Amino acid sequence: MKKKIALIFGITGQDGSYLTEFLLSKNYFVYGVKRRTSLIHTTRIDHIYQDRHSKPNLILKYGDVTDFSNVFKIINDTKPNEIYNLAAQSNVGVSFELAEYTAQTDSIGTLRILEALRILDKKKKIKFYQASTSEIFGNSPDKPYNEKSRFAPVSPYGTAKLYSYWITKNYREAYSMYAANGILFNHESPRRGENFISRKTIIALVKILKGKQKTLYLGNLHSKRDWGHAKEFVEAQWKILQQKKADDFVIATGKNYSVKDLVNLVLKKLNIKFLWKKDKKGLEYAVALSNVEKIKKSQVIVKQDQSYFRPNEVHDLVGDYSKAKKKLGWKPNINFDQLITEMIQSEIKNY
Ligand code: NAP
Ligand code: F7E
Repeated sequence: MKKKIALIFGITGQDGSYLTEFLLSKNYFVYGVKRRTSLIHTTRIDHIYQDRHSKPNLILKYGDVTDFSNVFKIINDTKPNEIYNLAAQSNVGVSFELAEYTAQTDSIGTLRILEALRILDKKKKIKFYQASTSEIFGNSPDKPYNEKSRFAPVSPYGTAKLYSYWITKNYREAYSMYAANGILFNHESPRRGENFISRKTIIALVKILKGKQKTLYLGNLHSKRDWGHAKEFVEAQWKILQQKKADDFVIATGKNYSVKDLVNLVLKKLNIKFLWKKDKKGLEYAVALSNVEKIKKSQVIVKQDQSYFRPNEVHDLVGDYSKAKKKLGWKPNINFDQLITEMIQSEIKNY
């Protein structure tokens, strides 16, 4: 049987790497788009990348979703059955600094792929997946959020992603394209980018335990997130493209925790005894209550730092994945505790 061909924009990212593994296990031929960087950054997929001169089932192409002719040529050359658009400037905090670039990549990047598809795919055969996000709900009141909830993004990232959500739906309705959104809530893994809260906290606290760092500086400790495992969430991305009719789905765990819960859990799992206090400005900090490995009693191990607070914040995100459960047969199996344990074990092993 002829292999199905998938094209992944954003293959070098966290989800790109898990999705590639998953698609290869399903016997797909995968093309991935990587950006030109001054240092090679295919670390997340090196273990599955085969030399194109041996029997290849994974080929990487240079590309960037900010370049229409490149996007057009890649789709034309690879002739995929399925396209996964995971490419994005995906850091919400950074989007306040790089608002225009975030829009170019996270909004117009999607439009470029859809336009290329509209021009090239006359028979409407190619299926398109858009990596949408819970950030499009922002601080909307309709919790827990489902596919019918109102949108109220509060960052350049969330706003850019809302454009992509709508333009995907517009192209589906206007041109009968198979174009679907996965509205994914936060998902982490040992491959998570190092400046997202889960990975940042775990890396720093392991280093602090080993005496290689003194203090972990963080911003808002009271926002809540619905955290799942990336490995399970990419399976939902694939399932979304296996439906008869294109549709949009919320993918979440249905449970949420605060950033402080996350920090407390990591501290507990590393056997660090601690106490939270407040300074005169109201900034919170955690001190060690006893010596453990290289940590000294009374050492400030975690501290809030004004520079990590965002100009605006999404306070409380929790998703309702019942539509995905019913129609895709998808549900999360890895809970928050298991996710964090796996990430800690992996960090200690790396260390
Ligand atoms: P990630 O680790 O930051 O990966 C993003 C990928 O996009 C990387 O491969 C990156 O390449 C690539 N990229 C960035 N700008 C690009 C451009 N201009 N042209 C082509 N490629 C570009 O993100 P992730 O966690 O895997 O998330 C995957 C997608 O899901 C993203 O669109 C993200 O916004 C969305 N999402 C993520 C979550 C989550 O919690 N993880 C939740 C909801 C939605 P480099 O490696 O070169 O930087
Ligand atoms: O922040 C707070 C921060 O950057 C989580 C992306 O994958 O999920 C992710 O976006 C929370 C926020 O993820 C620090 O203010 C405190 O309230 O890990 P994060 P995010 O912003 O929720 C969504 C669904 C996406 O689509 C995005 O692509 O943690 N926080 N102190 C901090 N966050 C960071 N990064 N660093 C801190 O020092």
